[in-house]
Amino acid sequence: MNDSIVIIPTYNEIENIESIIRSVLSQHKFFHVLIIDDNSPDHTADKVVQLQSEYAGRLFLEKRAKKSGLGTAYVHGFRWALERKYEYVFEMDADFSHNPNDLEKLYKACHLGDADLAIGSRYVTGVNVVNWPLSRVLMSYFASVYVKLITGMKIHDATAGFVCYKRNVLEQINLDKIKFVGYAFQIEMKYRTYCNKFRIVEVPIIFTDRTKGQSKMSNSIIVEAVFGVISLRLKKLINTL
Ligand SMILES: Nc1nc2c(ncn2[C@@H]2O[C@H](COP(=O)(O)OP(=O)(O)OP(=O)(O)O)[C@@H](O)[C@H]2O)c(=O)[nH]1
Ligand SMILES: [Mg+2]
Repeated sequence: MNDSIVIIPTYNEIENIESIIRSVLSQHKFFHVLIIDDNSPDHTADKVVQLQSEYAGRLFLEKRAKKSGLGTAYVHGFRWALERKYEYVFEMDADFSHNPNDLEKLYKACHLGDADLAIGSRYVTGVNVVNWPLSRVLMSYFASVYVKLITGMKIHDATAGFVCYKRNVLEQINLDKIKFVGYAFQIEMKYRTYCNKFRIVEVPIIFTDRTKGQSKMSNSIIVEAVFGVISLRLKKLINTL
């Protein structure tokens, strides 16, 4: 039985979808892939369906009716994975910012090492970000400093979206409570893992800006993160997290 599923949320990733799927499924370590597509107008999902005959039993697709944000896409994927027997559940973007060759490093940190959550981290060894404008690097870096300050979590890359969870970490989180959409979702998942006293390990990776397709970053995602972190901390303080 394969123990690992890589969840990839997609919205208009037609330029990346085939190559990202092929790249993950040709890794030395055997992975399954679950695409969560929000009815992308560019027909990303149709491409996935085409590839499913080639990768029968390894490539799965969940379609949602409309764009509903990355956070709820992952929650949908986590539930799907927990209904099956996967032991390791990965999050990864479709845009090659996360290098599929690094998946195995995350897997090893959990499977051979003692990590319950392995984070592909940009900021353990300096700043490992390629081709982002300085403003974006600074925002992302200081977002992590801000999260550390407010929550007390000793994590260098709190907004990272390239991670591997052990099954029991996800089982212990009440997924019904997860409501954030963007970066705040990534922070919330890490904070809940941390509050549940699981072991979090950061694995250094190099993050590269997307070269194909459009970013879905928006100001509302930033605002959600800024206030979201404070609300998480307050909820923890009054025991309602
Ligand atoms: N299903 C689903 N996927 C989404 C949604 N928003 C973003 N994604 C996917 O989530 C991943 C990350 O989104 P990106 O647009 O790359 O966001 P980002 O990485 O924060 O920003 P950039 O790197 O600047 O593009 C990609 O695979 C997107 O296609 C959404 O609302 N629904
Ligand atoms: Mg991206």
